Amino acid sequence: MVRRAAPPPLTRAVPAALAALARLPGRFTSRLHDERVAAWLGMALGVSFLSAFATGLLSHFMQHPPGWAQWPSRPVNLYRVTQGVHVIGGLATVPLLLAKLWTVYPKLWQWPPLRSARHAARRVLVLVLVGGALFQFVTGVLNIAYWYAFRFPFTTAHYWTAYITVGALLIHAAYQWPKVRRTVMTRPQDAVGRRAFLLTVAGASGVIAAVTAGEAFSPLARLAVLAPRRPGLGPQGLPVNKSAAAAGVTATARDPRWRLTVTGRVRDDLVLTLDGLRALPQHTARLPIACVEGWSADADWRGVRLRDLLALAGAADDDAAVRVESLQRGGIYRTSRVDPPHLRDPLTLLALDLAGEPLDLDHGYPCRLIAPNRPGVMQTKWVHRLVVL
Ligand SMILES: Nc1nc2c(c(=O)[nH]1)N[C@H]1C(S)=C(S)[C@@H](COP(=O)(O)O)O[C@H]1N2
Ligand SMILES: [Mo]
Repeated sequence: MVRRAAPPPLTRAVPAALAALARLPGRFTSRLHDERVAAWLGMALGVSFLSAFATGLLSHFMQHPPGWAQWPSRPVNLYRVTQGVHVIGGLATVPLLLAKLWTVYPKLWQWPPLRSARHAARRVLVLVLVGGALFQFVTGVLNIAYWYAFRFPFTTAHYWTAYITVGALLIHAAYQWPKVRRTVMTRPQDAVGRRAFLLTVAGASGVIAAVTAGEAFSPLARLAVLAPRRPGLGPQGLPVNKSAAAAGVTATARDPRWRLTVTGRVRDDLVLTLDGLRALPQHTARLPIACVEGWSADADWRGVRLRDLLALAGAADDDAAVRVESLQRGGIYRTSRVDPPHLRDPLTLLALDLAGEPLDLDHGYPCRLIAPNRPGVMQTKWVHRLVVL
């Protein structure tokens, strides 16, 4: 009869493993796992998280206006700047976050793991903060890389996790502030290594900013090797977010039976052919496409003012809003809403031309919306219907 050695009973194995873990902190010998490095990185992260939060909320509420507030249509480039700060600033924060986690991770092995209820609460808070921050960065980077590896709607998850993360951040910062203040106010005993480490981290952030900023700031476009979209690259010199093929509109957009209909709260429905649209007064506007994913590019548009079309259809009143509908059948970006400030703006066009020629199919042929200070997702392409609300 073969007898196997009995496994060590759990009563012995568990304490032995815990004791081994408890010895681990002795291995963290680098001087950089220290309070001073953690304090400086923490302050930089605090500023950067709050800036991402503010610009993120702005972008969210531009796309989902709360009802009691309407976004101004000027300055023309406002959204372009805030969203550039959000995405490019977010990318530049990655080295800070990694450095901070590396600096403080020995605390994971703190012994005993829980000293009191307060201590437990604090550790849970840090867990929420770290988990939330990693979630925002990982999904954010995957999203701008068009790699939808996750199964949940990115914008909803990104929006709600932002509140949780910033909530945890504020409590954490309030709790750590006295210590941070003490640490940065006292003169360091020896600065060797620490300064070099912090400069290296700052340098890494700077390099990331430099090789992505060109996606929004065209003088740096050639440097933007990390950016998924670059100004100047694409049909008519403009990047394309979703192509006509991907939107399933190649046939309907080229169909000679295409008509533009203006309907809803109007005197009479207005139905126009493409030639009819071209026969109306044409206006030009130099306006950017400013994608929520951070890239943006200026372009020269030409077409009919949205407000002229409404006037022609006899829209009921001055405070009307308009739903712009695309030929695209599905997807959340097939329609967008234009509120009065943008509707009244003379720069808001139903564009027919881009860079002096008819719109490329991928840029929204036969016509697309283009308005100032507005997220790219709301610049609806392949328009066929305007509904006055
Ligand atoms: N119908 C429709 N319009 C759309 C989209 C879309 O998916 N469907 N994408 C939007 C997004 S996310 C952006 S950034 C701009 C990009 O315009 P462009 O491809 O002409 O540069 O178009 C917008 N218009
Ligand atoms: Mo976009």
